[in-house]
Amino acid sequence: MRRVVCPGSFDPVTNGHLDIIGRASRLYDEVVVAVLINMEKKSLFTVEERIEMLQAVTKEYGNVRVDKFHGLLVDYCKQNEIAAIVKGLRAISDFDYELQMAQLNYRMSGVETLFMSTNPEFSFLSSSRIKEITRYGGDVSGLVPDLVHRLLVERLRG
Ligand code: COD
Repeated sequence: MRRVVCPGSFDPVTNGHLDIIGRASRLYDEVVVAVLINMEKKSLFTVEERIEMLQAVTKEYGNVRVDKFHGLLVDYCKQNEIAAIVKGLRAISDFDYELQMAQLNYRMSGVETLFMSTNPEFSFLSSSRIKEITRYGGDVSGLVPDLVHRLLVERLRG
């Protein structure tokens, strides 16, 4: 079985994330979307809430499973027989950071990282910008799934 992982914080999942997950699901037998448990980073949604959102918006793909992990991603890959990490590359600014991480991950474990070019429609998207725009009353519909849009407005504007 060709199993890959799409890792991230997904706080919350955006249409940019979803585009990469959907495209990976057409290339591989199984895609595991793995949410990082990071106690040091303040998040808007709990890990469980993020998992629920991801499960709801990836249901239609059929071969996508959502999980959580802590510690090193490569250890999670080894424990779950995952051969490769799939990442979206938005711009050159992502490249330096992602290349270093991919090389370190390969050096530590032999796990490959595969980069997909981001759909230009979503290349300017990040979870932090989405939260900022929503917090100040801007409209992010069309940039995140409808369910996420509703939950964002509820959480940030009461
Ligand atoms: N379009 C397409 N893809 C996108 C977009 C977009 N608009 N936005 C994000 N992405 C993709 C990118 O590939 C990104 O890497 C991924 O989605 C997740 O994005 P985020 O912002 O939700 O998640 P991050 O960047 O906070 O996640 C970082 C990881 C959890 C992947 C990383 O920190 C990690 O692997 N941590 C575990 C510890 C570890 O192993 N460290 C490595 C040491 S070398």
